[in-house]
Amino acid sequence: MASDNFQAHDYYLMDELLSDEHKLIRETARAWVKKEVSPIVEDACQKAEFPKQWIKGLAEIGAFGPYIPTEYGGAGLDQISYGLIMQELERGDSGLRSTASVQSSLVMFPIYTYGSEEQKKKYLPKLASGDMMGCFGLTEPDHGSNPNGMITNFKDAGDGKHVILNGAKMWISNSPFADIAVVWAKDEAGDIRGLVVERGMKGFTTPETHGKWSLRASATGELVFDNVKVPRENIFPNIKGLKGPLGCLNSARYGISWGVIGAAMDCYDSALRYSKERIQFGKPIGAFQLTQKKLAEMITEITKAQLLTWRLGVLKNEHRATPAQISMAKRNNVHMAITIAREARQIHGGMGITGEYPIMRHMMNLESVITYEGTHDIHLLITGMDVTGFNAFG
Ligand code: TGC
Ligand code: FAD
Repeated sequence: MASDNFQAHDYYLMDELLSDEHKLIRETARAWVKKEVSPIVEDACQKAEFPKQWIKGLAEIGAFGPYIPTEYGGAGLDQISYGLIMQELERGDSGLRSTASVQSSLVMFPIYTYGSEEQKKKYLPKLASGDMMGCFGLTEPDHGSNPNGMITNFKDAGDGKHVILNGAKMWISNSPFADIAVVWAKDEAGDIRGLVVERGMKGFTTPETHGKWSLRASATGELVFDNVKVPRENIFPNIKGLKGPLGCLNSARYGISWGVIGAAMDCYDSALRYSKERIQFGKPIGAFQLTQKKLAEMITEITKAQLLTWRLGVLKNEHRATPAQISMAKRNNVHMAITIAREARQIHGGMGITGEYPIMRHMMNLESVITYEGTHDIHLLITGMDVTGFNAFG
């Protein structure tokens, strides 16, 4: 990207709903993205590489476990702070936000919520500081939207101290470099349990997935378990059943609903500036009604998403946000962002397909975001079930 001239847009004066601490946290994340991410993100995507130097910076701005208590190394912040950090990171790139989402909501959250005191002390401070990176294994080659059908399983090793884990997970963000994996697998009774698998355990491999046209600055891979001997003390003692991994998804989906507003704002901001600078037929293209329709609809949808997400953040701070409310926000906001990215691409004309502007990169990234953490249609069915009481899944 040539230069990062991003200016945030706040049409309904939403800043008045934020505390000074919220604004400081957001400005810190925004400044870090401008300085450390924007100058290299285009190159990283072209090369399909996750820049590892971002890890320390993410830890320093509090992006790993923002809402995890300080006694475990987290930042002890509220849910709106978490959302604002995700927004700023995804303004930079969805792959960057993915790395922070996974570390915070899918690795630190389950260890904090379901783990033993020993597990919390062993892993959380290192995950918060970025000295240890984690990934989350739920999806399998044959079980994506329906994780309850998973076949990855463990059985007693016969020594009373270990279990033997077999199976495979697919599409796992951060797996190629993660030090630990939070893995969901069935026990001998067929119940879903969570356990921490560490890199280096014999029979555990993490092959990288190549050839992605989306989320190229995020490393994606598999988790393969071939008779991996895992200590029983690595099993989460305080959770059993699908509600364990789904509980983590509530937190990650909430973060995504904020994050994609960042990507949408970046596309809108770039399109607005371009529409004032680009002259055709003797006028800036922003003077044509059809361009104004696109821009007016974009800022309207961004503003609606900001309001939806802010309210969801208040409910989440009060522990009143329901999974179905989170599904509505994830679905609405990702669709809003991808639609804006496509319209912004049109406004940029041919330039919109180049790396000179962030548009095409956001657009491609959002094709993953609209699928992971529950597809667009799965979230629609969650809302449908919530309002009718009828389950249309199976
Ligand atoms: P169902 O029978 O409805 O529920 C089973 C149990 O779970 C409870 N539950 C929840 N608990 C907490 N949070 C939620 N959101 C929950 N939803 C349901 C439910 O009450 C029940 O509890 P209990 O006590 O009765 O046992 O389950 P189902 O098998 O019918 O499936 C429901 C469905 C389809 C909604 C669910 O499986 C689903 O959400 N599927 C989508 C899968 C998904 O989102 N995968 C994401 C993988 S991780 C990922 O994509 C990371 S990307 C990271 C990045 O890079 O940013
Ligand atoms: P499928 O479930 O096969 O769905 C295919 C299509 O069928 C979709 O359109 C879906 O909406 C539709 N469909 C399915 N069931 C129904 C139904 N009942 N009614 C109507 N339509 C239906 N997973 C992890 O565990 N950890 C990760 O870190 C992770 N990171 C990811 C990173 C990337 C880049 C990607 C692309 C995925 C990642 N995932 C991860 C996996 C992701 O969560 C799954 O891809 C997603 O849940 C969908 O599963 P699937 O791809 O198997 O699609």
